[in-house]
Amino acid sequence: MAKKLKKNKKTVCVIGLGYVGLPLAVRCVEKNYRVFGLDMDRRKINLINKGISPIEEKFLEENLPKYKFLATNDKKIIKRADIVLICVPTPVDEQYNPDLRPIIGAASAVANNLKRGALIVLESTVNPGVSEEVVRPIFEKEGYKIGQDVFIAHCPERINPGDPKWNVTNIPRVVGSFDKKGLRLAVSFYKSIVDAAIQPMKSIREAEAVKIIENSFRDINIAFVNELAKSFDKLDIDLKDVILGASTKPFAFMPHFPSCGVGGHCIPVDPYYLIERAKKSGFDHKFLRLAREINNSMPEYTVELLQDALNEVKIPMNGAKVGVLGIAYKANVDDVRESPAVKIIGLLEKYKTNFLTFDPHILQKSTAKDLKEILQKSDALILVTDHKEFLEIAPQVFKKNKIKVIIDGKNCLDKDAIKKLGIVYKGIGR
Ligand code: SAJ
Repeated sequence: MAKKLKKNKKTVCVIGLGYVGLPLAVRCVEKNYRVFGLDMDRRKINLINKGISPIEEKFLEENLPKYKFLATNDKKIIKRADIVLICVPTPVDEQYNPDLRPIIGAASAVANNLKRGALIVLESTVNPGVSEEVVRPIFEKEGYKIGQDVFIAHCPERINPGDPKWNVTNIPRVVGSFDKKGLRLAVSFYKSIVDAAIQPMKSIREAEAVKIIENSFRDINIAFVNELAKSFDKLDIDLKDVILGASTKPFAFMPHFPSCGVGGHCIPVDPYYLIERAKKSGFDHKFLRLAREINNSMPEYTVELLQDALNEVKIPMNGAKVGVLGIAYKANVDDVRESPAVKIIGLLEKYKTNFLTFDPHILQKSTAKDLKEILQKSDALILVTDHKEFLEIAPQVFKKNKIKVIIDGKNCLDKDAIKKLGIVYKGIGR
């Protein structure tokens, strides 16, 4: 019986062992698949093969040591896979044009090492049309018949890094494919690893569109409150209180909060995928572009608030001792991608401030050795990331370190207590 079971054990190959691929691989091991992981990063491969997570993430740190698998950079491993999950990044370049090279590279590697009859699932976020216009031709060029020699599906990733509740085991998913059998295979695979609803979509293009609108929805709602922040700063209204007030409405309102900027590998990137693709079909997403413009303006707005606050305490920007608290794009993660900190630091350099940075989750990029040093050596602070370590700082500690200005980029500090201590406090819309 065991031999038979072993024979029937399906082999999964996960391409791209990052935030998305690594939890998937771990979960497939737990669900009794034979799993191989493929990545280009040797450091990552070595850590994973020792059962150590290369990513600071509770789910991985707890489960990787228990559900180990072989990680390699040898593409020939794909030949063994009945199911291939493509989880490579889909970044944008400086002009915000989608960069599909990682996907093209992964799909080509699969097409050159395909096990006939395999199911290929693209999890990376792409704009509607990429599976048909980019991925499918790569397999047809090798002479494969889609829906016969190979099955292709799209199941957009929904990983929320740092989320203590939602993870690969319990987040509902949507799946689309080019053909009925591909859809059936993909739905049954995801049903075998996810304890939540798996929603089949009518086409692969619909599945691609679901993820793009999920994240564009978030981006435009954040832009809405970021624009309100700029307006309410002039009306002396505390926007955070107003949003919390509006949140008492039990229906038809979903709170988003203003901040020093929108970072991460999803929200600030995904709308550009739709903007650029729609442009090719002759449609201009003015609203999505405007939302991106507003969110991209927040780091500059934050530094303008610093300038105003320093003027109030008669400290010139040039040479001002500024401490940047946080480099990561969101609380309690070690990811810098598209972080507003990068733009804010660039502006502090441009204005020749004398700045230090400190992020307890990214010590290798911090210029202060610890929180004590950055507080001692700064006259002004910009909080960029609401890490728990910063929320725990008692307002008196700022006073004791003779901090004169605090710009709260995440509206997460105790505004009233800080103001009472005679420190100039400016939040984003607060
Ligand atoms: N942000 C705001 N205001 C908000 C919410 C977020 O300024 O009200 C900023 C954050 O500070 C961060 C950026 O936006 O810089 C993105 O934050 P995020 O909470 O959306 O975190 P992400 O980038 O990890 O987004 C993920 C996404 N998940 C996937 O794409 C699979 C997103 O779809 C989720 O909605 C999001 O997590 C989530 O809900 O936390």
